[in-house]
Parts: sequence; structure tokens; C-alpha cells
Amino acid sequence: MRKILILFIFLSTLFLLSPVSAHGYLAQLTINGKSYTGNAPGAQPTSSVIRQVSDISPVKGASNPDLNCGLSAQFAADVADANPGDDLAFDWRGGDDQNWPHNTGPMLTYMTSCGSSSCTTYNSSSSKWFKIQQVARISTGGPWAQEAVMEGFPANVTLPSTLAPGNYLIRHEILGLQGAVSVGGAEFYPACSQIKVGGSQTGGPSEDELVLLPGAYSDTDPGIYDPNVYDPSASYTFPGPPVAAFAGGDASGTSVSGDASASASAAGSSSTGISGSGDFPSSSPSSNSPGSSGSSSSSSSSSSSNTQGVCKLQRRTTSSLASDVNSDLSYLVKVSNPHTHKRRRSILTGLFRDLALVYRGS
Ligand SMILES: *[C@@H]1O[C@H](CO)[C@@H](O)[C@H](O)[C@H]1NC(C)=O
Ligand SMILES: *[C@@H]1O[C@H](CO)[C@@H](O)[C@H](O)[C@H]1NC(C)=O
Ligand SMILES: [Cu+2]
Repeated sequence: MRKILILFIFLSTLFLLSPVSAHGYLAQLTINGKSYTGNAPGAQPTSSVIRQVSDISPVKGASNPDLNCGLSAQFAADVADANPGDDLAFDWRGGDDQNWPHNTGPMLTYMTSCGSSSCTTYNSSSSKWFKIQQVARISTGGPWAQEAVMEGFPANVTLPSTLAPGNYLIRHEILGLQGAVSVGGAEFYPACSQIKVGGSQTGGPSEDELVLLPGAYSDTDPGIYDPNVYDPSASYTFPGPPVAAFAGGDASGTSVSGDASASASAAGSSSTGISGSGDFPSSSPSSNSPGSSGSSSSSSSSSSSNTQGVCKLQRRTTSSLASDVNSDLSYLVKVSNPHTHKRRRSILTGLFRDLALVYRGS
């Protein structure tokens, strides 16, 4: 009886203390000091420049169609004005507008042209994307840049200073690699924002820098399945194409370990599936490739096996506080999963210690 009582107290405490926002979404984009609010997943959408996603959970599986702009991303009603060289700040939040919960994995930024009309109804599912920036650990042996986001700071991106004017989607992506020691464990968090770039620059990507999303990644890419992800001195290989040369190339990344060769081959393998939907300024070497087929023939054999269980359970447990013993137990099992956040682990360790003391004293 006493054991059951203690277990009950333990479970109740656990549910009251446990952070529920294990995942998150792009809550705000700031361009040169002007802020645009994003709609939380599930919220009645208000006019925004950020495409609303359906859930704070990650996209799982490198060939998942939602890798494009996030889970069931919807068109947004507004467009933000921007100029080449502008500073962008992406403010990611956890589900309850707490801080972003992850600190492991890179952040990558892509863009695609929406063509001659505004991005408000542009479907980018077969669009060609180029990379403008990527960050991993801030230095060899240092924390991932993503850790600053966990501490409440936005992720910073600068628009290429020679970017040609036009309508663009800018896709900021966080990879949650806390589970990347197993194939399929990586969490993808892409978020697309609609911008209109002014000015009179002429820069753009070259054809071989363009990729499909999904298409550019595979679940077994070294930067997606990464057994050394927790080794601070291990080098990191970014997935996807290199940063476009006009945006500074890979040298522009703050990461010490951008790897153009590995990622170039990944991009190359998907390039047969690129359709001609991106139209860049004529000055750019990348005019459309009309002959190519539009079908996304991503060769990655990724299992899109759904491993979102942890997130689902966490939300279920809060909505039905300690009612369903089965989900409580599976929740406890999940706690030992490497996916689980460090902070939660330390809370749990503390709780277990306290309970052990109470129990022994009885
Ligand atoms: C874009 O097209 C894809 C493929 O047809 C579709 O699944 C998706 O819902 C479309 N996106 C929007 C926002 O309409
Ligand atoms: C973005 O810039 C701000 C201001 O300089 C800084 O405090 C923050 O740490 C930066 N974010 C990241 C992820 O490095
Ligand atoms: Cu998460």
C-alpha cells in the first residue's frame, strides 16, 4: 500500500514538474528590427509572414514531404519586405512559449524563388532551394550554436549582400540531433517565411547548388545519422548542398566543419529530380532546366517510421493528468530514451534520489 502511495506521489509530481514543450516552432521573425509574429500550431491563424505548421512535433524521416516547410505548412497571408544584407533573427519557441528545448544539432537556412508573383500562394513542394547559411558548433569542442536558442536568443542569419530582388521563401531549419545516434532519430524543424527582396543586386545560385526538399537529405547522411553527435571534438558534416557561392560558400559558415564534398554528392544524387519551378534572375547562371522531370525521385530509402512517440506522450500526459496508468508507465520508460532532454533528466535524477531517500527511511 505504502509503495503504491509513493508511486502515486511520484507520478503526480512528475507530471506537475515535467516541461511539456519538448518540441517547438518558429514564433517570430525579425528583419532589420521589424518583427513578424508566427501563428502557434493549431491556433486560429492571424495574418503573418510565417507559414503556420500543424504541430510542434518534428518532421521525421529525410524523405518526408513535410521536410519542405514543416508539418502540413499552410500559406501565410503576408509578405515581409527585406533587402540584401539585412539581418534576420529567427525566434524559436517551445510549445508553451517557453524556450526552445533543444541544444544539439546544426541550423541551416535555405531560400527559393517564388517566381514573379508574391509567395502568398506559392507551393514550394517541387521548388529548387539554395543554401545561404549553416552553423554547427560555434567552435571545435564548443557548444552548438543552437544552445543559444535554448537560452532564449534568436538564431541570426544575414541575407546575401548581392541577392537579386524578387519574391522568396526563406526556410530556416533546426535539426534536433539529440537522437541522431540511431538511424531515423534526427528531428527536422523547417519553417518557411515569405519575403520580398528589394534592391538591384544580381546575385543568385548556380544550377548545381540547387536541391529539392525533401531530396537533398538522406537518413544515413553523416550529419543526420551521427553516432559522434555528443563528442564535442568530433567534426560535423552538414547535410544538403554547400552554401551557395554567391552567399559566401562554405567559408561563410561559422562552423569549423562544413563539408562541401560530402554534401555536394548528396545534392548531386537528388538533382535528377529537380523540377524547373525556381526562376532566378537572368543574371544568375541558374535559369530553369525545362527538361528535367518534376517527380521527386529521392533515392533515400529512409523509413519514415514514426518515432514521434515521446512528444505525443508528453502532451497526452498533461492533458489527462495521471489518469491513464498505461501511458504513465510508457512515459516512464521513455524517460530513459536518449532523445529525452538533459534538463528533464536532471529533474528526474533529483526526484529519484529524493524518493529513494524517502523510501529507505520508511
Ligand atoms: C503543395 O502541394 C503538395 C503536393 O501537391 C500538397 O501536398 C500541399 O498540401 C500543397 N501545399 C499547400 C500549402 O497547399
Ligand atoms: C544572435 O545574436 C544575438 C545578438 O548578438 C546573440 O545574443 C545571440 O546569441 C545570437 N544567436 C545565436 C544562436 O548565436
Ligand atoms: Cu523535441
